[in-house]
Amino acid sequence: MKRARPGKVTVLAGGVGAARLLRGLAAVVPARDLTVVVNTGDDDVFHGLHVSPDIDTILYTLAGLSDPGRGWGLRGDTFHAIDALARYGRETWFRLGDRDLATHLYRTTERAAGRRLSTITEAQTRALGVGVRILPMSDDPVRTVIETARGRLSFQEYLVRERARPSVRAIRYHGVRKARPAPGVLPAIRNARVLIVAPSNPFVSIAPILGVPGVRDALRRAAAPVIAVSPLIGGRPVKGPADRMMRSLGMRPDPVHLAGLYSDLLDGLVLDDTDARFLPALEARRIRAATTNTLMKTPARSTAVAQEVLHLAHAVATAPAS
Ligand code: FO1
Repeated sequence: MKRARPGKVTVLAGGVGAARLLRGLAAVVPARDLTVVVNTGDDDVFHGLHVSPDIDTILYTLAGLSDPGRGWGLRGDTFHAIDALARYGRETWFRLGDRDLATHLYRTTERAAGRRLSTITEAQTRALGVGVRILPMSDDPVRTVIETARGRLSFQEYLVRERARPSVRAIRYHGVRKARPAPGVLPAIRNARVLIVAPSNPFVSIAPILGVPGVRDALRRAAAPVIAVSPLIGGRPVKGPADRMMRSLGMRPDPVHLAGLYSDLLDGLVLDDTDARFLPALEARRIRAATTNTLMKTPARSTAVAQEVLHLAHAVATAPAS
């Protein structure tokens, strides 16, 4: 079936879930029409190297280089260097792969030479043959910090070292109020025909992006429909602690509460078939909703979910005003 070109599509994205949706969007939207605004609140420095995990995950996935099992890092990578560091007594819970190191070495040395993260990311995107535009949300540092029952943890300490076990009391985004959107971010939101919130953790992937001054407002004012894909399937995310975070913060992990987090900007929500019982509650809140199998285990499922999102966006954009 031939589909009309949706025009420019801009996606707000975290890591693995977003990358799986983007793999599908890249199959149905010409690369020149696709822009991704990526969370950098997860960024951190390990062994002196600047790591941008969400940018890496999206870059590697769109380049066809990602490890399908883990979702992060490079397929077939080895971990000799990080294991060798352990012999010097260094902490090695954050596993930097041997080939992955090249990405972080390049980013770190370019930053030391005064280049911005957005410029570096553009060069890396081109070098890996990716045609999609990948924009960090900001060139200024923003760091997500998790206040837990066991004290204050950086995001990677909380997620990877502590395996998201400590209960979450609050989430802070250091630096976000002073951060400026990276060049191209606001125009990509204003000029989009479709705006998509990827199936990413609402608190640690999407909230930092929306927290960059000007971004949330640009989405609210955008002419394009804003469609989110729920990261929850039957109350649980495919990966990560979104459900536990929602509970810790007093919310039920369901699509209605998820939509509530975006209520000022959301027009439509794609949710999993398992959660179809929430459709009436969403429609009652004036959110157009559609269900499909959102578990994007294969490229074909990614494409199907991407098509469902574009279909819903088209339905929202062409619906008579009520
Ligand atoms: N996630 C893990 O669970 N364990 C790791 O050791 C790990 C290493 C890593 C190295 C580079 C990179 O770009 C990502 C990496 N991730 C790792 C993924 C990352 O921690 C998270 O998936 C994201 O921050 C969440 O969006």
